[in-house]
Amino acid sequence: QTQWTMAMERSYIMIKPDGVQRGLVGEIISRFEKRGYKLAAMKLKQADEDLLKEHYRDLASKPFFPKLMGYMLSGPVVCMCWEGKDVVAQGRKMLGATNPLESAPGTIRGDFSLDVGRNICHGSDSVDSGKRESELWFSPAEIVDNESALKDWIY
Ligand code: RTP
Repeated sequence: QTQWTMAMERSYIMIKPDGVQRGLVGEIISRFEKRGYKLAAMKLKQADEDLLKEHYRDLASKPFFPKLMGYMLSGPVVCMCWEGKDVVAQGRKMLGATNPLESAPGTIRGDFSLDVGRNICHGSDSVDSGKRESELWFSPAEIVDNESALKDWIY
């Protein structure tokens, strides 16, 4: 496996409505940029119910699901696809634990959130879901392949 193949890993990172409303978009993008990840796609979008049901299909039976849907529909989200080495696992670390009592200071949730129902951001939990979610939220034409941007400077 070449360095470049490893670097092609993708994670779908989404700034949830509270993160957008609180003006944390720049802060979150900045953390991924500075870490060395490459933005492959980004847009502001008002999600609809069908899209969110597909995105959260594994959570449909959870008691908090209706509350989660209301929260995610409450305003626009920023959809992003980030690329780079170990971006799925590293992205989850940068976001911090879902439960705010467990999200360490220094992480996005650990620095900016107090409540699991307003936890600012989403990050794919596996390489497979990184691909699935990127393809769910973006059309192929919206994802930019720009290999040279990563190759020379970070690795
Ligand atoms: P995410 O998908 O947003 O990155 O979160 P996650 O995998 O860490 O957590 P998951 O269990 O998949 O839950 C998805 C989102 O649902 C909301 N949630 N609310 N008890 C509650 O009220 C509750 N539990 C989870 C959170 O917004 C969580 O990020």
